[in-house]
Amino acid sequence: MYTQSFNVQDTAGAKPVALAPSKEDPALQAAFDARIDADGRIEPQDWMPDAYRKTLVRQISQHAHSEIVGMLPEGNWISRAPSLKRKAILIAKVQDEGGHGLYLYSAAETLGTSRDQMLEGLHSGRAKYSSIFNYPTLNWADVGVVGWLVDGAAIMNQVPLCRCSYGPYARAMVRVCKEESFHQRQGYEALLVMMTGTAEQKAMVQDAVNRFWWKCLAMFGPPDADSPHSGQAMRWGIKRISNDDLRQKFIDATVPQAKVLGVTLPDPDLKWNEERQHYDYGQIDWDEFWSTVNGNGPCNKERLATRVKAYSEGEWVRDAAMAHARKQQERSTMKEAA
Ligand code: BYC
Repeated sequence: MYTQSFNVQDTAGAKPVALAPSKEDPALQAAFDARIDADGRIEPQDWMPDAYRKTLVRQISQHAHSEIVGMLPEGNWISRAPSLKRKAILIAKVQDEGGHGLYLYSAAETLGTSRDQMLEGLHSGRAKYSSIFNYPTLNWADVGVVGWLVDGAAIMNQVPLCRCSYGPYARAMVRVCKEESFHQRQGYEALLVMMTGTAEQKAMVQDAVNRFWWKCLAMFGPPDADSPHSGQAMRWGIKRISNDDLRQKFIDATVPQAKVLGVTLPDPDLKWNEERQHYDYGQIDWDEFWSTVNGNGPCNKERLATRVKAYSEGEWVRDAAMAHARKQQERSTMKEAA
């Protein structure tokens, strides 16, 4: 459904559909602006400014990279899940994340950038992916906390993207959000079970929350005042809610869940502000965030090396799929000619 990669010439010889040239044209620009102002959708064959296309390729490809790198910290725990039920759930979740990567790469391809180009950006370390996946998952409680908090933060950020002005991205996000919602619940449920267990199990959950809480708050991106892309992305209807507002919504939604679970969120400044009708919270360590985003987090090198290895070891699978596609195409051409 999201395989609108018809804009991109690939080696199987699929017919590319010409992209509308995006060179400056006041009439086309005015029509584009009017559609954005009317909250309409932009589709792949529509004229769009170069900067809009570039912003989308950057955001959607980084999002896709986050999904496939995000498979790694949890994938580590498939062989060590504590029961068959937990193993089956975790396999399904990790597989979903791979699927999200595929929808998102397909959505980005409609903008005229090939998947190979995007993957080259990831493998060379030029392209970003979410900071959160550069931290280790040390024990089983971490897997539950990733579901509860990381997927919880992801949903908060991604639901508004279902109304993004670019059609293929918005449509991909609808299914992604439904699946993320299952991911969040399975994580929370796994933690609820651990919190009925031994003192040691409860301590594991608290320790995992302590390690992930601040990193999850940073997932929403830098404060609005330091976010270079937000203003224009909001103007274009790509982003609908700012980084800080989404972070606040996430905190407000999570505090009562933490109470039900019986864990403490590791922030002495976290308290309800009657006047603002929101929780106040403490300082996020942005130096640590930028250091991680720029390649120096605890797992950046390991994550990238694992992706590059999987890509090179998967070359024969891609070659076989292309050979099969070519054969199918030759057969149908012969049939048509007969
Ligand atoms: N990590 O001007 P800003 C998932 C970068 S997957 C790393 O605010 P923007 C899941 C930003 O890219 C979760 N980099 O940018 C998967 C920019 O750098 P460049 C991923 C970050 O784009 C598996 C610079 O900082 N979700 O949930 O307007 C298992 C300035 O920032 C981060 C998405 O990708 C970060 N946390 O806003 C479980 C959602 N934050 O590009 C779960 C789609 C910022 O200039 N993306 N940067 O070099 C977005 O909504 C936006 O791109 C962001 C950033 C809110 C992330």
